[in-house]
Amino acid sequence: MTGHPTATLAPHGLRCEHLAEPLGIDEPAPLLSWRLSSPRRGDAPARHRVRVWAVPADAPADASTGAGEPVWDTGEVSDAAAVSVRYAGAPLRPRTRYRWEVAVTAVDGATAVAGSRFETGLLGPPAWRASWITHDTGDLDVVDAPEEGELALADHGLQPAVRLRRTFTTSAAPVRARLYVTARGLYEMRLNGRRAGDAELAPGWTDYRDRIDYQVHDVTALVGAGENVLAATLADGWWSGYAGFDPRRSGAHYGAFPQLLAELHLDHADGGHEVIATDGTWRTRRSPVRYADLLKGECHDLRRDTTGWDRPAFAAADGWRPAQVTGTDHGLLTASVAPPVRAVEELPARTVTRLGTGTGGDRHLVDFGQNFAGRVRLTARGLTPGTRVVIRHGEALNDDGTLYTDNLRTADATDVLIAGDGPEVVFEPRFTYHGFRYAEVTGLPALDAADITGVVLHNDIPWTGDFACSDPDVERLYQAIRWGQRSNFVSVPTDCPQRDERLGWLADAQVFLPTACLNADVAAFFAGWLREVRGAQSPGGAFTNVAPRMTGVADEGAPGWGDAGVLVPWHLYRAYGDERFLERNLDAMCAWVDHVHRHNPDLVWRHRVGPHFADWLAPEPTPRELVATAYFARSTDLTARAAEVLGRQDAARRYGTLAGHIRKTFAERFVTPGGRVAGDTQTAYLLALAFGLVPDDVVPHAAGRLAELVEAAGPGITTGFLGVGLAAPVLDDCGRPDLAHALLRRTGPPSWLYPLRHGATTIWERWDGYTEERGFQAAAMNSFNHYALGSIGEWLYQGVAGLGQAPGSTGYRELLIRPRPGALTWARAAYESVRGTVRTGWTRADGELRLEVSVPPGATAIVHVPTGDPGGVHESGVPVAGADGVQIIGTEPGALLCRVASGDYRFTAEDPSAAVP
Ligand code: RAM
Repeated sequence: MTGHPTATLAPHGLRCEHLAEPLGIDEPAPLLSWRLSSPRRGDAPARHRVRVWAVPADAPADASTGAGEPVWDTGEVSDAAAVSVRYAGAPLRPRTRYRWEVAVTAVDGATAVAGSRFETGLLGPPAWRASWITHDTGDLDVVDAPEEGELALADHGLQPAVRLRRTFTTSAAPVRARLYVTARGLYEMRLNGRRAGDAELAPGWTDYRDRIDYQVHDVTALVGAGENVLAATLADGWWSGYAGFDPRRSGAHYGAFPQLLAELHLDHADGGHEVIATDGTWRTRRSPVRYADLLKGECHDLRRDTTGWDRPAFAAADGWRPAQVTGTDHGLLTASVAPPVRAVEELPARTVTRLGTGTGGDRHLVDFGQNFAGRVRLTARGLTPGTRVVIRHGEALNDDGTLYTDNLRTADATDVLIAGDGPEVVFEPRFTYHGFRYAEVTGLPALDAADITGVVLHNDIPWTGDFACSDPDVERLYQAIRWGQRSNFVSVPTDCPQRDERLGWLADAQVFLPTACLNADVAAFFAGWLREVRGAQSPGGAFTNVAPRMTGVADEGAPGWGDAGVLVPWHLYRAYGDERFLERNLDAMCAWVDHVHRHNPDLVWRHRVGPHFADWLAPEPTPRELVATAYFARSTDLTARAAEVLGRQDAARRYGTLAGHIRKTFAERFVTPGGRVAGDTQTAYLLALAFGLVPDDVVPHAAGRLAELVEAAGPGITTGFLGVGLAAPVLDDCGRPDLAHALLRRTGPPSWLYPLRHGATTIWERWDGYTEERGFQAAAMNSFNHYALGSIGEWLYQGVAGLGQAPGSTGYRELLIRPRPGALTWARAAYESVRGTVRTGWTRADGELRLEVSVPPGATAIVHVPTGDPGGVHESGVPVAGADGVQIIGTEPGALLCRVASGDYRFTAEDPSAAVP
């Protein structure tokens, strides 16, 4: 229920807590936000009014009016900047649907209204009554004697997934039914034989010792009058399966066997309310899933399946036993704040190649044409009971066309189907995922491409950005960057989806974040992950290297890794304009800076550097103390700014002063009077320039030296993870967008396009993951799906297309439109910001450059119109000096600078390249 663009200023894209019509809001003061559109130039909001009503349970799902008095009415608020409010009405009640409306009045007095809704969750532990239940583990110890295809797996001591069920009777179909559910492990819930909700890998990964997320599913349509069955399958997941590179399984991190906690709430038309909760009356039995593990894979033995187990009129006798109650602890339960992982897309098989016959039968190799995270769905017919079909997954092929899996390390990534007696079986694992492009299927005499599909899994983040340009290689790079994000936003931001790692590495997330925030609305996703980052912080203030924290990974955050605890909230605040990213994190940010400062009183960060990864995977080393101290300065500066935003003046002063001292120390220690930076590497200059650590008077020298180094390398890039995202933006800011383009479009190694020319469809972990001379890098660490080096994505939007935010702006209130055409002939980008849609697009032909810009209502933009002749610039056909809504503010070499109000603009100018003789 969102408003549609009309002839006037109108709100649309309403969100609660950055989510569209969420269920299960536990935040007592949720953020209600809207976006604006208007066809009129210069349009802007003058004031808004938000009203919220509680909606009775029996109101139709799409009820468009609230009942009675609003629970909150802001009244008319004159605020031309606002696109959100924090709820501050009567306390929200649990399990209640709220409808809300925003009325926005434009500067000309016209008002437009849009409405949306949200529903609260259980609002805290006291409301829960369910018990944690599990299968009596006596018959689960390990899977039965290994059979063909599972030989390696049986050694791992994996255990079967279990089924749980209970029946209940209700006299009438409810007007509303909600399932509140979580697990220690992974759950799939079913009601009367149908799936409840569409969340995958739920409840997701948190540090279960500190917090367990629950989800809310609308199951109204699944409950009927009479007998009903609520059922679940439970598997190990992160809770009791393999996770990270820890060789231990059960109990190593969290627990030994999975448990379920669920409440089904039924609201009836007569006002009656029933609750069906997990307790000792449930019955359980081991499931046909012989094992399911995120890293090892999943095995279904359909000979053990019992149809109808999740429906009424089933006698849960044979092998079904009472569930064991393991506790009633509700203290750690919190509502999920992120959009769940879902099966978001299906990829058809591009090719199926018969590899021949080997152990286990005939082998086929399937190519989905895209590296991704997910699983396959396979349809098989006419299998004799007991036939085993084994599916292995991999990202690449050996020279002989067989599947390459060495780089998966101990992640077997192998799924097994054991046929039962049905004529046709559809096999799709439920509790595992793999990072792969290819699947090798053994055990089927023939395999038709139509019978196997790739199912893409990731958090269902709304895609907000789009980019295209005249170089197909760069477009492919952009798509590979997006696929890197898709493959690694799986419950937490992971480094990679394929090998035995898949951890929430902090630096990877921090360097990729600016790109991630343009590609998609990741506000809610990162709000969830930041709880893990904060939760993992040591009592002494050290952020970790991975979150959720994991045994086996050195705890104390390395420079650039731990600093993500500061950089991530700051960037989210800037991108989404939501101050709560700072409020919730400021204390943790201060504690981190204090921790580094306490151990490094002389302000050169050399002690307590954790496992110091330096400029990870860089072809050339940058001095470690320089890297660390640059990050120390950056974190301190951002902490000061965050305190300033929140009005914490004392902290702002304290950290501001400290940041100044660190800057000075950095300059003394690492920058020569002539502007040389220690180490003389690209990353040394990039960090020093990006973080403002080079004294003003020598910035041009340092910038010049950076350009020399880039030129001397090819032009080419020699940074690792910490320098990579800064290279193009810093070169651009230094007046060398030509070099940024040279890096972007370079095709030899190391470069972004080299992998794409060698089959990559996602970003590689290493510049040299594969080279023509040497082949694959050492298998011990060679992921073909890591997003970190994809952080150039930000500059595709900001530099190539010119779609960016001005330095002091938050929430895209002030745009900086500064396209850098380079040698391309056109580029365009669109971004659905929290304020509304921003667009840029330029083309050049016959000596003319055309630039189109859309600025959302209430925003302004500084536009750099690329031109060799500032006097000849037109907008919508009239000389720019007289154009409506456009103000000329200056020139710079190769561009005319204008300030524009909201609206759509069409500039034409003499192409700057035409001016070059
Ligand atoms: C690797 C991870 C990650 C990186 C750390 C330091 O194993 O893949 O990308 O941040 O090491």
